[in-house]
Amino acid sequence: MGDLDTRNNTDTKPKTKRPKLFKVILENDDYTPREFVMRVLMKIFRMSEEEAYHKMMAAQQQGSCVISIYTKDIAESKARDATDMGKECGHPLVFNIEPED
Ligand code: TYC
Repeated sequence: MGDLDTRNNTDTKPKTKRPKLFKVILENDDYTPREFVMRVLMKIFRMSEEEAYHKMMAAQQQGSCVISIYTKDIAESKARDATDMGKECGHPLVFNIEPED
C-alpha cells in the first residue's frame, strides 16, 4: 500500500519539449565605430565593457561572432533592437540569428 508501481513506466515520454535555441550573431562591417558596437552590446545584451570589447574585436577579426543563445522570440527581438539601434544612428551594423545545432 502506498508504493507506486513503476514497473511499466519505461515508455513514458516527457510532456514538454525543450524549445529550439537560436544564436544571435554580430556581423563585422567597415563603417560602424567600434565604440558604438560596444555601446549596443552593453545596452541590448547587458554586457560589461570588457566583455563587449572582446566580442566586438572577435567580430572584427573573424568577420562575425556569436553573442549569445536564446529562444526564438528573444533572439529575434534582441537582434532587431540591436540592428535598429545602429540604423537610428545611421550605422550599417547588423545582427543576425541562426538556429543552434
Ligand atoms: N570594423 C569596424 C571598424 O573598423 C568596427 C566593427 C567591429 C564594426 C565589429 C562591426 O561587428 C562589428 N570601424
